[in-house]
Amino acid sequence: MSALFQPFSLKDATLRNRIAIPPMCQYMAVDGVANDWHRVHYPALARGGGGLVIVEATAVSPEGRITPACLGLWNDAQAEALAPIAAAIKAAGAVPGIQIGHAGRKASANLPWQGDDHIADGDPRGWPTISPSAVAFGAKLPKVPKAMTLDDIARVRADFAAAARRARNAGFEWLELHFAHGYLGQSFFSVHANQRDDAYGGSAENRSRFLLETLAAVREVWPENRPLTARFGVIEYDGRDEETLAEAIGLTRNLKRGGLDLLSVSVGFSTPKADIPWGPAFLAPIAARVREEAAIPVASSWGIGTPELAEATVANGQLDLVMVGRSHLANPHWPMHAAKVLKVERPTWVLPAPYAHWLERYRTE
Ligand code: FNR
Ligand code: 531
Repeated sequence: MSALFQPFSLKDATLRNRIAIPPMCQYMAVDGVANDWHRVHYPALARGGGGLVIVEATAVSPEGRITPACLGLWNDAQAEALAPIAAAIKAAGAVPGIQIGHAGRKASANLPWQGDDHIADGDPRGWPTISPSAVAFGAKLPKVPKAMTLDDIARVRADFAAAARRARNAGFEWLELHFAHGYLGQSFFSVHANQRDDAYGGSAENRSRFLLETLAAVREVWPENRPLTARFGVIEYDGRDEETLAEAIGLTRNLKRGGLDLLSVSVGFSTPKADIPWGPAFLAPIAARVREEAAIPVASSWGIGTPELAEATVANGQLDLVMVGRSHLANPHWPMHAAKVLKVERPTWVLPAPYAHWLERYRTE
């Protein structure tokens, strides 16, 4: 019996299996509005059989975008363009999710295939960036951001709540706050980015404040019966990992107390000096520690690209959900491939009814 192809319920969401397609920026939007690219891309992923499809990092404000081509949820036109995508994901049998975030000091960047670096000052495509402190990320992202005032913090917190409300009204049933990968949420928690000396900086408690307050603001508008989750970097691979992990597990416990239903465990990416041990499922043991010590369901990704490895991370109790990213760019039907490799007897846990009827009865190969 496959562990990967067991359903998973969280609040009122029931996933047909443990495979999630994580958010993956497409960098194809104009003024933050979804278009034909997104209308094809996301339903195609959902038809492949995954349990959950999470729409890419969607900015809560214009300056919160990573690049000028990122999606946004700062106005109603953007929400209206996303509604049919949520509906199409659901029609294909997957739970429609979306990630909302603010890129902080990594914002105002060129597309990955156009340099993946900060847009040059003076270039009208770019904009000034903000962060907890006036400290640049470095490497290809050298712009020094403006240190946020308390008014900036209140405004961004309200932007997250407004974007969550728009996501709710657009029909999304799973929300992920982007608190990872060196963006604004991660930056408040990170000693590499946050050198404030007020209530938002210094101790782990103070560096957690923005994340906990933003979760609380979103919790007020996001329906109690729909999963409210976050993606968060619990480790930086910067030489102080045990300390970071202990602080991160403490924060996760507090996020859970604040209404978080699941944590998508990732890497902080707060410093270009990280020494990341890339490799198949390298983060799964770390995710298992968070799952155990914070007693919260976890999802994780990073190099989980084969059915056997995905099955193992769930069967051995490390992960509740496996996020399979790049493999889905190569094969949107990856779950069907995994079901075949793992000899799953009931493809209805992976196939929509119109496909299951014929593929269950009339084996084509
Ligand atoms: C990503 N990733 C990512 N993560 C996130 O939290 N929000 C996002 O919008 C994106 N965007 C994105 C774009 C592209 C092109 C890639 C390749 C990745 C990270 C992604 O969700 C996933 O965690 C990683 O790709 C690792 O998983 P895989 O790809 O090894 O299965
Ligand atoms: C991080 C990443 C690093 C190395 C390989 C794959 C992915 N992602 C983070 C993404 C943007 C693209 C790079 C976001 O979280 C928005």
